[in-house]
Amino acid sequence: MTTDETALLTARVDALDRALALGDGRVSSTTSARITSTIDGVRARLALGVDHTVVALVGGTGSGKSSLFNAISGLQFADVGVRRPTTSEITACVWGNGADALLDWLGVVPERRIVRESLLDGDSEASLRGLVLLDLPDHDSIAPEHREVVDRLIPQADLLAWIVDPQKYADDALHSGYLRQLVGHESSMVVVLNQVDTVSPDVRPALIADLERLLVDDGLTGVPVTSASATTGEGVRALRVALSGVVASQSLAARHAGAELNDAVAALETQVAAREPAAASLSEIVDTLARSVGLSAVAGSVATAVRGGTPSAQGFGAVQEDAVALARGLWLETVTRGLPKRWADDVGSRIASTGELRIAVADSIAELSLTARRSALALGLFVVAVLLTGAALVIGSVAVGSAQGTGETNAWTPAVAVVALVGAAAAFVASRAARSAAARRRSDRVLRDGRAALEAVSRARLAVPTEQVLAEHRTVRELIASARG
Ligand SMILES: Nc1nc2c(ncn2[C@@H]2O[C@H](COP(=O)(O)OP(=O)(O)OP(=O)(O)O)[C@@H](O)[C@H]2O)c(=O)[nH]1
Ligand SMILES: [Mg+2]
Repeated sequence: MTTDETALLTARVDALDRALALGDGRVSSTTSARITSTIDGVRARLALGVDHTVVALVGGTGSGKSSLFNAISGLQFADVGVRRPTTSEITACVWGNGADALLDWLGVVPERRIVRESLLDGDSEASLRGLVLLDLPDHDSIAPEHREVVDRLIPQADLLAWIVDPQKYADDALHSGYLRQLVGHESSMVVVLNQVDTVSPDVRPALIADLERLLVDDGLTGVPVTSASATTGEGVRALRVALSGVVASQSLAARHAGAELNDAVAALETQVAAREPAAASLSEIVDTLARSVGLSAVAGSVATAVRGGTPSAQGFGAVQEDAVALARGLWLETVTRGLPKRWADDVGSRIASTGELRIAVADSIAELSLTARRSALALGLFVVAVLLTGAALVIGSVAVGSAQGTGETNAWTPAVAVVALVGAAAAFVASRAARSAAARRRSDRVLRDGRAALEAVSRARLAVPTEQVLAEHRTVRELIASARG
């Protein structure tokens, strides 16, 4: 693993960690536990450095893991037996020194560790320096603790060498229990068909082909399949060469850590939506809340009062809870569309409840000014109309009186009276128009102020808490994208 690879993996694991922390409460506890374990595992592996490559021999009981462990190491350290299962504890052979911390992390007890190179003469083992070979118990064991050891070790090993034999290579316990779960980890796996000495050479190619087909059926592509015999030593040399290549490339730990992170990222992705729901408009909510307080009726009453009439009701009555619940439900449905349930529930718990919203609505409209002051202009015009009417009557009666007394009429007098009368009518019409305009202005004002107050309540009690959850969702989604690498 190069410094760049380590830095990239560290950045990915940090992003995943932050995404998980921020998504807290909105990620299922099983997924969260699984991801935490991956984060811890990858961090621990990175901290242990890449001087060693951990290769685990995994497989069913009696497939020959311990025998191959001994054949590869050239030692007789692992227990090989006829009694099944034989291996109950992890056994490790290390080529080179300084793997103690790694072996502690892997849970290999000191008595089950052996250092290969120090026992050897010459440089014949130098190409494997850095290899930590593990012999594991059987995954299909009658002893449940064996399976536990295997399940713990699988994510920890840099390379899994699945050891199968001609009798049991198609076992369902292997394929559906393990291999199918490892899709995406192909670069950290090899499959070895051991005990090939037990089948005649002419059927071996067909067996290998069948095994390869099964792997493809499992969804695994490009997994190398080799054959070997721990008994005759056939294929063991090739296995050692392959392992020395793995050790030399040093990138296996990175690839494996990367694949582990990919799994965790995919698991976390199931806990968020692909995108946040489209922004919801408040105007429909304000409409519904306006109905809940009878805003237009109140505005109408104010207008009636300004016109000088007697309104049927004055001021706001009780806020209708049903309409408030409707507005809240409408909002929640729109802003959580497409969100996973936990996120949607979180929005529901952070916005105001129906009761809280009803109180906030009532408080906000209580502060509205509903004064119905009459129009001064209309009043002035009305006074003018009355005065002109009076003047017209006086002038008219004077004209009639003088005509009866003298028999003469001043040609101007009736004309002046008519003009005054027309003026009075005009002033009266203008007064009515001014009153209507004032009533309309006042009612519009009440509607506008009322809607603004309801919008402010909706914003503070619905929109802001929603935006907070959606912003967290967006950040979690973005962190997941960075963790994807
Ligand atoms: N003919 C033949 N027998 C083998 C080969 N490899 C292992 N055996 C035998 O198969 C039996 C099981 O071998 P082990 O190495 O103990 O198998 P294991 O996979 O470690 O078994 P567990 O520890 O129980 O999981 C032993 O009797 C071995 O001698 C092989 O390549 N050919
Ligand atoms: Mg064994």
